[in-house]
Amino acid sequence: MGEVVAIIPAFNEEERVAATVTALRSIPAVTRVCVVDDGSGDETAARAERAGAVVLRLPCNQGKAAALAAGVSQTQGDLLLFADADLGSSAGRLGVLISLVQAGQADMAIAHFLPAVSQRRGGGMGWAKGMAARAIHQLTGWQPRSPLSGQRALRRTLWQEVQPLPAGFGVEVALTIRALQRGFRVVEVPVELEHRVTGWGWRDVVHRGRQWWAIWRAVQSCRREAGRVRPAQPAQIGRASQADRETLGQADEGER
Ligand SMILES: Nc1nc2c(ncn2[C@@H]2O[C@H](COP(=O)(O)OP(=O)(O)OP(=O)(O)O)[C@@H](O)[C@H]2O)c(=O)[nH]1
Ligand SMILES: [Mg+2]
Repeated sequence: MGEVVAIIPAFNEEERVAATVTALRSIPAVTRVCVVDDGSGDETAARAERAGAVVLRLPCNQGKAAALAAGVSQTQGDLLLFADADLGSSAGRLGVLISLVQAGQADMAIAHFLPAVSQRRGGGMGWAKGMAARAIHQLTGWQPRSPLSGQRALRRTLWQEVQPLPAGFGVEVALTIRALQRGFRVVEVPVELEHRVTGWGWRDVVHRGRQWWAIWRAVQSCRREAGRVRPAQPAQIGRASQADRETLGQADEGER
């Protein structure tokens, strides 16, 4: 089997990044763990390195999408595992995603985030999640349960075919929509995970606002793209097919 590289976008994650790296390194299929430190002002990079990750340091904060893109472009391997930096030891449960893609059962396997028992309370109001789920369903017909999950195994070819992706926290929703629109097989698998639960302090509210805004922008860009490729209205189809019939007929003749 080829190389499987785990890519972790991280911003000020000194508390949890080492445990996440250690857990990912313990997954037998994972051959390399790359942490992309997105201009953190804390010990994230040093602690990730000490835990055995290859660390890519971005000179300033560029957002989650840019960090993932940098990680993908600076590593090799046909199979990518994206994982958030704050999963801690629960990141060790993500091997199932890799197995599904390696077995050819999916081109992208997403962890449906089952909160561990200790984390069943807390978190936000689900507005961003609801918006993302509705957009994915409307644009692809697929109903996700964890539309914003950052935990996914995917083929590098899939990643390349869905570019360019919107910036920041909108990256996952656009990745799912574009992958499905391009005919890739996407599955969700329940995985019990833990992460740092965002509270309701002012920093948390700002963080949520940034996430919501990025996701909204990503959804709008996917809607615009879908609008550009949406089939013409029935009346237009009628006119177009009438006008094009002879040309198409000639092309058919020519092909035969
Ligand atoms: N590259 C990059 N990554 C970030 C940034 N902010 C957060 N991240 C990382 O993105 C991942 C997810 O961020 P979280 O803050 O845990 O967000 P979340 O779990 O999706 O959402 P919440 O439940 O609201 O906390 C973590 O690995 C973070 O370190 C950023 O500005 N740039
Ligand atoms: Mg988190």
